[in-house]
Formats: sequence, C-alpha cells, structure tokens
Amino acid sequence: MADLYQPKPEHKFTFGLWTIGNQGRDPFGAAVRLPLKPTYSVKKLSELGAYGVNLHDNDLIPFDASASERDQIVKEFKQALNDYGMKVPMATTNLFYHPVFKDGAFTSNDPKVRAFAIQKTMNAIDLGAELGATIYVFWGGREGAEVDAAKNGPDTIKWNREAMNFFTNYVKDQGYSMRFALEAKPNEPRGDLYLSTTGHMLHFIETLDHPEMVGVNPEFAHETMAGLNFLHGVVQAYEAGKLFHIDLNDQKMSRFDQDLRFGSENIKLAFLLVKFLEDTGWDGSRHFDAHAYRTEDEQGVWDFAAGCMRSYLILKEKARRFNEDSEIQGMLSEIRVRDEELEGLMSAYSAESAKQLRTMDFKPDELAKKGLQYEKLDQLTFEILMGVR
Ligand code: GLT
Ligand code: MN
Ligand code: MN
Repeated sequence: MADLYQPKPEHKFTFGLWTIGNQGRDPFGAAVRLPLKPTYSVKKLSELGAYGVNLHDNDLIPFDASASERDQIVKEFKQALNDYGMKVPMATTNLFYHPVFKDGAFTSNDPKVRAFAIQKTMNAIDLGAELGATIYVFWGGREGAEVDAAKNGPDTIKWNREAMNFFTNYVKDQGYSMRFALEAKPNEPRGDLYLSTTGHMLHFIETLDHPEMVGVNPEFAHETMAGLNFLHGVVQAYEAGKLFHIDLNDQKMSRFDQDLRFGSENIKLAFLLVKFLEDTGWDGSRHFDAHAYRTEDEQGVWDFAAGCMRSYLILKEKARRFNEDSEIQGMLSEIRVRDEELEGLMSAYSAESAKQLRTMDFKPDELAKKGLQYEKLDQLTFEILMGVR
C-alpha cells in the first residue's frame, strides 16, 4: 500500500524560505544554525515532497544587492525551481528587518520612510510576479506602536489604506494576475500592532478601492496569541470569500509568537482546521509558517518540515474517517436539525414572516429539555484522533 502520509506536490505544501531558513535567533540568544542557500532549500524541500517555496524579497536578494547581483541571484534561483519542479505561489516584502522601519513602514510618521516602503514593495511585487507568484502577502510587522501618543491614530489606518490602494492599482497597471492577502498579528515585534486580528482586516478590506483583489492570510499562531479561536477566523474569512492564503503552524495561548510545527500543540483544533480545508475543497497552498525548535541542527530543520506535512496528511486521513464514521454522521444529522418552513421564515424579513413568527408558540421550556449529545460527539472525535476508532 502506498504511504498515505507521504507528501506529494499535489498536496500543495509550501514553506517560506524564512521558515526552514530560521537560524534559531531569539531576543536572548544568537543564531544556532548556519544560513541555508535558497537554491539548496528548494532542492531539499522538493525531495521531501513539497510543492513550492514562498519568500520575502530579502530572503532571496540581500537588502543592498546591486541590480546585476539581483539578476544573477534570480537567474540561479529560477534555474533551481525549474530543476526541482518547485513553484513560488506567494511572495511578500520584508518591511521589518532594516532599522529604517523601526517605527513602521506604511505607518511611519516620516513620509520618506513611507515612500521608501512603497518603492521597496513595488520592486518586491515585480520580483514575485517574475517568479510566478499569484498571491502577495502583507504582514505589517512594524506597523504598530509602543507610544500611542506619538501618532494620530486615524492617520495610521489612512496611510495603510493608501498603500494598499497604491499597490492594487500598481498591479492592475502592470497587468499582473496577483491578489493580496493581509496577515494580522496582535503584537510582536511592536508592543501593539495595528489591524491586529483577521476580523480587523476583514473590515479594513471593505474600505479599499479594489476590495475584490484583497483577502486575508490568517495565521494559527497569531489568532491564538490574541486569545481567539483560529478556526472561527478562518471560517469567517472563507464565508466572506476572503480566504486567499493561510499560515499553518501552532502556538500556546498567551505567549510570544512561537511558530511551532503544525499539529504539535493543539491537535484537536489542527484536526478541525484540516477537516474544514479539505471538506470545503480549499485549493490554495497549505503553507507552513513555522520553524524548528532552537535545539535543532540542520537535520532537525528537515525533520520539522517533514513533520508539518506528515501531520497534515495524518489529520486529513482522520478527517476522512470522521466523515465516514456512521455513528458520528448519524449523530450529526440529528444534532443539526433542519426545518424548512421555519428556516424559510427566518431567511428573509417580510411583514408576513414577522407576523407568522409572532403568532407561533415555541414552548421554550420543552425545547430547553433536549440534551445535545456534544459530550459523546467530542469523545468520538477524540477516539478518532487517538486511533482507537
Ligand atoms: C515573519 C512573520 C510571519 C509572516 C511572514 C511574512 S514573516 O516570519 O512572523 O508571520 O507571515 O511576512
Ligand atoms: Mn505568518
Ligand atoms: Mn507567527
């Protein structure tokens, strides 16, 4: 029997160059691993069964590279993509590392810094388009504050909006087929970040010139840091037609951004997420935005990458079992009660439906007596996950 859990390109697993390239630096300690050459990462990830890699401009091209150095690097990288059959479905801009962005990029108080951020992003969009990326992520790592008195709050929203409008129009002008995915985070590296959750982003998008070009890139760790249920954010984005990309990883609640291996902490939520993506036929990348523990050497990095993909496939197989479990499905059809007549009345207001609803006797005390069997459903879910079912 073929190994069900062997990742293949058709599964659309992707990694950021910055994820496997993470050298294990943290605020208290230096790098523990050597940098990886992007072309080498492409080769290694393709051997593990990945579909592609995603990148920031500076994951590939050093900040201060000359035009000819840039062209040479891009040429070699494209050759590696071609040699190993790997794609670059998503690209993004590093607007957080260089000290010039210490007070933000698009929301810096200094118009020169904001203009430089726009210039840098146009170049990075060109790079993404050249590599074939159709999704462009915006994560505003430095768009935030420690001292709120320093900025006129509404300006930060307006500057962010103007930047997004600038880029959607730029992409249209260039004729690129590219859509944007906005990624929220509540804090870190700034004390507080603006547009801090997927929910904030979903509203912000509706205020843009071309909202149809812009969706979200929810990240498991970031919503969890905010104390939120990641699945709920993903579901809301999906229902709004705004789930353009997804950052899979794991995270303990109320901690710094841990970016843990997918499935390593909250197994049940990871399962429900995989089940949701698979049940809805998500056809985008399964992108892992995580990194190996600081304890690891290079082999540990590849163990980490293989683990993310294998865990996803294991959870996908569990989702199949859940969907084919007749006891569970029987319970679900009882739990998810349907009533065509009532649902018709509630689905749209009319004077007539209001009148009818007013005259009905719902017997709330009777309704309240019904047990819902969620204890049993949750136990059966656990048993599926533990492999005893
Ligand atoms: C950075 C951040 C991630 C973002 C990446 C895209 S960079 O590693 O922690 O969550 O998705 O800018
Ligand atoms: Mn992310
Ligand atoms: Mn993160």
